Amino acid sequence: MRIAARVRVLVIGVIVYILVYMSFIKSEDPEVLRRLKRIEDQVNKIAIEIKNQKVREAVVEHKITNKTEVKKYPKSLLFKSWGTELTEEEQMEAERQFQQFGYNVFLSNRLPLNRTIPDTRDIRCATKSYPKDLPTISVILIYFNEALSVIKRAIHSITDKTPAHLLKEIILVDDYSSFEDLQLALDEYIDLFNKDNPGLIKKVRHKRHMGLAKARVSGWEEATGQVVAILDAHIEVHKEWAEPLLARIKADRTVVLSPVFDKVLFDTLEVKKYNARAHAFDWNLWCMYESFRPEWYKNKDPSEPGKSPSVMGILVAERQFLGEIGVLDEGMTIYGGENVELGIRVWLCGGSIEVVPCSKIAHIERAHKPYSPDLRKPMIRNALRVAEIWLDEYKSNVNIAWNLPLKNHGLDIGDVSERKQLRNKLKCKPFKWYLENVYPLLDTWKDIIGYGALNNDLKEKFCVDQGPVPGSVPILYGCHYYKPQHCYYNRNGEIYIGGIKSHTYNSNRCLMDPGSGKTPALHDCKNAKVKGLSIYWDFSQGNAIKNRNTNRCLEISQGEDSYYHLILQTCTGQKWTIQHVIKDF
Ligand SMILES: *[C@@H]1O[C@H](CO)[C@@H](O)[C@H](O)[C@H]1NC(C)=O
Ligand SMILES: *[C@@H]1O[C@H](CO)[C@@H](O)[C@H](O)[C@H]1NC(C)=O
Ligand SMILES: [Mn+2]
Repeated sequence: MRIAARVRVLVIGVIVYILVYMSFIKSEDPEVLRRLKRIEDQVNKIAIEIKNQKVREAVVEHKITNKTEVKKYPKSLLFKSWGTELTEEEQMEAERQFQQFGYNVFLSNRLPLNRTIPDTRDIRCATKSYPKDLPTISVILIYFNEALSVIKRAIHSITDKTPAHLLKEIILVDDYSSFEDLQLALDEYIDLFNKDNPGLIKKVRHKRHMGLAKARVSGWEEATGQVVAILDAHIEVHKEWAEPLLARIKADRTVVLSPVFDKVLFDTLEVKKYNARAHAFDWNLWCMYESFRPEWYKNKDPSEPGKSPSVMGILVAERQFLGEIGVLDEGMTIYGGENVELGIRVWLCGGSIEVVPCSKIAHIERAHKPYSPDLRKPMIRNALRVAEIWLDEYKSNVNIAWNLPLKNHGLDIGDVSERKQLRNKLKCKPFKWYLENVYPLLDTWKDIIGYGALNNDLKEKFCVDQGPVPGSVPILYGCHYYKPQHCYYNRNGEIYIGGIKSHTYNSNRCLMDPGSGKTPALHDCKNAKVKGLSIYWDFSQGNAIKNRNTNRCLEISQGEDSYYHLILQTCTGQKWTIQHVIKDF
């Protein structure tokens, strides 16, 4: 309406302007010229105002009909499927908190602390009954700069869903958080809680940042319950989470247990059901999910506990038994490896590990971890430490997995003498026993004799590389020494290119001579073996790589494009070197 009126004024103004201009066109009268100028200015002003008004109304219209138009962070993972109804200021706050924590704190702060989460247990779980006189439990929540509302929600869910006579205490372990609200505001909240339940919630605060392993140990030291549950603080427990764990430990004090984690999405905080899987690891000692043993599947009851090679991090154990076997290795820094160390130690030193499907915990999976910008470094260090203490003749597999030299890798793994003494004192079994009896799915890699980058003497700055993915044509490429250029030579004469798999159920990619043409190929090793393809090569350090079947050599040659290419041809005596040698060959 307003625009229409202004347009009318503008049109009239223009007509007046023209008429006045025409009648005084020849006039030199300054008064006339001034008037003309005034009219002209007014017309311009109205024109500009009309334009601005149009822009303003367009913006308002967009805000009403399509809010995604004002998405401030179109690339942020937080706003991918959440937050369309937020104002710009709210989006800024939510994004800032998301960057800080790795999950949706803005939403967490607005959800009820006692929110209901779906019961994701197997239906059989609801019909199980447990002994009345179960051991008591101390729940330890460890954190570093966690969101206050997330910690409060964890406390709420634990006190709501654990029978009061079984819950000995909740111990918060603060690994030297810097956020202010985790001090006074949290303490006030704890006091409030403890008014009705004296001593129920305790808090331990580190005087410096000491890492996950030490935080878990600090909680264990403070605990007084018969059983300890060492959890992250970004969790909510499900209905009847504690009873199946306590019943299992009552029956056997040497089992170390893990509940099953459901995934809480970092953006919407919705709970996604996860089924029970075993917890395990690869030779990098990264943890991963794994299938249970065949017996568990034959039993056809997914509510029953299953044996597991390791734990992911969350663990429940008889407090004294955990102490007897050495709690956790406090020589571990920052993050990673400590859970694998525990898994191996429990099995080798007289206990076992089980995943308990009827005990469920919803766990927020962060979009990014706040501990350290590069988790690889502490992870490598911790993995080498585990290898040195526990892996016996298999310890070089950790070096192979991380593409480190066997000796003089230059990384300080700390003092391991105390942990080695513990291993002796407890008379723990050799790692070979673990491989044969607990985790036979882990490939022993016993045939590998050389690993790392593969160079031709003619072009030392270039490395054999797996080439474009997807694809099966290896290439020559500037050396960067990452996984696409990790090569392995084994006793059988196979050459894997582009990484090596840790598990026997996986297959590597073998260098193959297709028999015709000049281009080498990569082929699934297991399949190639069945088909009788040409995947076996004679090679010794500093010498030719020659196919046993076709007698052609892997060589390089300059193409018409002046680049060097990887080719197969009649041997001309080119020499190859692999980065690391395990056994002279
Ligand atoms: C809003 O705008 C975006 C991008 O212009 C478009 O993809 C989307 O379909 C629109 N949504 C609605 C509800 O109009
Ligand atoms: C959560 O707490 C509020 C306030 O104490 C109560 O009114 C509500 O019923 C509770 N909700 C659930 C699901 O327990
Ligand atoms: Mn976690």
